[in-house]
Amino acid sequence: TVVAPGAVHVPDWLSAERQRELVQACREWARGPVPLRHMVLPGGGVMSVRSLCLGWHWQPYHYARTAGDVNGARVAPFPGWLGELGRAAVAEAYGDERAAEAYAPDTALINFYDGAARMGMHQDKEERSPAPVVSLSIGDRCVFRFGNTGHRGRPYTDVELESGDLFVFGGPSRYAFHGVPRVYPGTADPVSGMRDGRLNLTLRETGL
Ligand code: MD3
Ligand code: FE
Repeated sequence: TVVAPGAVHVPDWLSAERQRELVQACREWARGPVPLRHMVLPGGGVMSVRSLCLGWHWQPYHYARTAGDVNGARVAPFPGWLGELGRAAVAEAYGDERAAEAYAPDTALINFYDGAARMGMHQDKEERSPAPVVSLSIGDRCVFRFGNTGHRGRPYTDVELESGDLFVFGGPSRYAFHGVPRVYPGTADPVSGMRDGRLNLTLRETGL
C-alpha cells in the first residue's frame, strides 16, 4: 500500500522464521558491547523507548562510532546480511531493482517498546544520504502516525503496524514527521519469537 509518495507499507513481509532470527539477533546485540538504553534528549527528557544501534551510534542528534552517552564502547558492526535484507526490502516496496542494488545501509537503529512506550512526532534528518529508510516491525501491534514534511501537526495518516510488516520511506516521504502514539500490549503473534513488546528495526544510509 502506498501511504504517500515514496512511503510504502508491505504487511506481513517477514516470514515467521525471519522474525525469530531478527529477535534472536537483537537479544545478542543487546548483550553488548553497548546495551539497550533509554535515550536522553538535550532538554533532559528521557525517551520511553529503549534503543540500540549497529554500525553507527545515534544519539540525539548525531552519529558517532562510539556510544558516548552509554559506556563509550564502539558499537557492533552493521552486518552484511542486514544490508541484503534492506536491498530485498527496497526491491519489494518499490519494484525497482536499480534502486535496490544501489541501497547500501550502514546503520540500524533498533527500538524496543513496552506497552507504555511511545515515540513523539519527529523527523529523521541526521543522515547525509537521501536514501530510503527501511522499517521492520516485530511483536506487538502499534499505531504508526505519518505526518507532513513541513510541520509536525495535522493532517496525519494513522497506520497499524503488525509483526512482520515492512515500511519503506524514501523520496518525498524521507523527511516527513512521524511517530508511534500507541502500542497494543499482548498482541504479538507468538510465532514471531517476541513474548511481549514491540521491536522496530530501521536501516539507514548515514552518508558518513
Ligand atoms: C519516516 N522509529 O527510529 S519506524 C525512528 O516504529 C523511528 O520505532 C519508529 O521513527 C518506530 O526514528 C517508526 C518508521 C519510520 C522510521 C524512519 C523514518 C518512518 C520514517 C524516517 C523518515 C520518514
Ligand atoms: Fe524516526
